[in-house]
Amino acid sequence: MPEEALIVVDMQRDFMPGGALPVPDGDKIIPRVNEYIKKFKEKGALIVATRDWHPENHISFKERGGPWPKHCVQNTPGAEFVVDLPEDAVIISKATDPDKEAYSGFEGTNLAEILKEKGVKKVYICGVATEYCVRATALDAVKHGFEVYLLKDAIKGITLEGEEKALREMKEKGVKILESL
Ligand code: VGL
Ligand code: ZN
Repeated sequence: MPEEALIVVDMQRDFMPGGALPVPDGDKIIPRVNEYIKKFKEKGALIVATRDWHPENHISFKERGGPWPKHCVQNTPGAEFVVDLPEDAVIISKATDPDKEAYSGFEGTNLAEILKEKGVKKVYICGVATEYCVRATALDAVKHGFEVYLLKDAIKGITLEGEEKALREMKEKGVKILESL
């Protein structure tokens, strides 16, 4: 049973430069995330990848009054992963309900059950965007009783201020920030 899981958050084409909702320099962390995937896989950890997986008419899109341009629509190139995942990675699709936003990989999914069933105690989190889906996923992981580590050299925020604020909040709420691993 793997004690540990790596959760790779939303490393998808639309969140990279040139995509529909780009995180500035989001592509710069791709090599680092790939290294972590390899390293965690080698030590027998569970690899989880969350993906934003919106229906065409999702409530978070501007045309429905939401804050975001259309992004990560199910089965489109923009929703594809940009990192190398092993075949046995657990893929968690989130925000699939047209009328509900869900930033956290735990919200409206069976991620907590899967992790508990597999005996996971510690989760390590990387990916984008720090102040949205990474933040929400890390805080929910704490609420579910996991020991939570953030891999700081493998995350990227939309703004620097947003990222700093999110890091402070995560730290306050029990997330351990690792500069590198
Ligand atoms: C995200 C904005 C909208 C994220 C997803 O993955 O952080 N941000 N949808
Ligand atoms: Zn989204």
